[in-house]
Amino acid sequence: MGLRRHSRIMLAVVFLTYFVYGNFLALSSVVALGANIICNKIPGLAPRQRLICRSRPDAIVAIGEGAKLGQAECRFQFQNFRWNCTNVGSELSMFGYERLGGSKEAAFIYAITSAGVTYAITQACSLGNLSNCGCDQDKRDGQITDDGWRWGGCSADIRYGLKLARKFMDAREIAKNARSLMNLHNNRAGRKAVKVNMSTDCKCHGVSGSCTVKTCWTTLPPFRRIGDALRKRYRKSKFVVPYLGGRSRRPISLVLKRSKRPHRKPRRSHLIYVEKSPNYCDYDEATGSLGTVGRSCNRTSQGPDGCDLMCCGRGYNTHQYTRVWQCSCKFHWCCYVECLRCSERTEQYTCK
Ligand SMILES: *[C@@H]1O[C@H](CO)[C@@H](O)[C@H](O)[C@H]1NC(C)=O
Ligand SMILES: *[C@@H]1O[C@H](CO)[C@@H](O)[C@H](O)[C@H]1NC(C)=O
Ligand SMILES: *[C@@H]1O[C@H](CO)[C@@H](O)[C@H](O)[C@H]1NC(C)=O
Ligand SMILES: CC(=O)N[C@H]1CO[C@H](CO)[C@@H](O)[C@@H]1O
Repeated sequence: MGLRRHSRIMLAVVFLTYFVYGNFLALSSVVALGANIICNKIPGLAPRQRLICRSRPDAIVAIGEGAKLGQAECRFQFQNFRWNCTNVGSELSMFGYERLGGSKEAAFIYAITSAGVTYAITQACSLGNLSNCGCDQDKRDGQITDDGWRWGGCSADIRYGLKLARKFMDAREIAKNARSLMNLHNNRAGRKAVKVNMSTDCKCHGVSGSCTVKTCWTTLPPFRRIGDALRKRYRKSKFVVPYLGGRSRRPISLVLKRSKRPHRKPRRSHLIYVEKSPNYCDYDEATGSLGTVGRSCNRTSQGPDGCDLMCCGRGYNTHQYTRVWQCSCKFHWCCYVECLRCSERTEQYTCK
């Protein structure tokens, strides 16, 4: 008994490490060891998500990968901004961004995480890593399209990715309030961004490069393209207010705040938010703002990474250091490389 208990705890620790730090593991063997234990230990899952996890332990790996993919893209897209996608408590849970309130930033991170999960599930299907899906069966080998080419190879099954990502990500949103309507909308916008950015690759067959037969398959784009697309959407995200309806006067939908026509709904592809953003200058646990004390900034930049904006007018510290690197390397016959040592005095600036 004592030994079994010990190994269970070990397993949980291993899995927590996997989700939090992303260390590589041979997951299939871990999955086989017990979905229950694993699904109970993943931090930050909602009860309905735990149920899905237990019924689909193979998919939870792809889902975790997808959440990480989305969050890494978020950090890339916002690296030069006051809010850089790091939030209070975000290291503790797969969904640590929940404390962000109803801001634009929350809208972005929900959308990009949902896109990441859609993407990773679809990719795992194509790689044959999930038991319930594979290549898109409607685009099977040999089927001739209206344009005269035929499907071939493995077309990514985006519909499966969309379906499972929706089931899993939307399972958190059970509250019938403006925030959960907002999250559901942004989750969908994220999935949609993957769907509309899918591309078709083709290969020609025929004698000496002639294209008598062309086979094509759908593929996922690089995830960066989806990140860029959602960043644009973030900049144009729409402020919405709840539209109360029914006898209970509960929010039944969200409508654009600034619109000539009343009760106008936002487009499905738009990101929406229900609360104004804080300025992210100071630490505030309530809004998930870490503040910018200690952030490095660029003294000459006029952009958001410039010290004036980044440090919110508090000023900055200057650190001088010497940067050393190898330079003017020459290859000598045979066989060694000789380099000079170059150095440069540089300065780094961090917010007070
Ligand atoms: C997915 O499948 C590939 C090829 O079959 C394998 O190399 C890879 O380790 C699998 N990844 C996961 C996360 O199971
Ligand atoms: C993001 O901001 C936080 C807090 O301001 C800081 O601790 C962290 O190092 C920043 N991350 C990057 C990648 O700059
Ligand atoms: C700082 O900003 C300037 C002007 O935008 C840019 O040319 C320079 O490369 C930046 N420096 C660093 C270290 O990012
Ligand atoms: C190339 C391409 O299809 N880009 C699209 C990616 O998704 C966004 C919507 O989120 C579209 O606006 C882009 O046109």
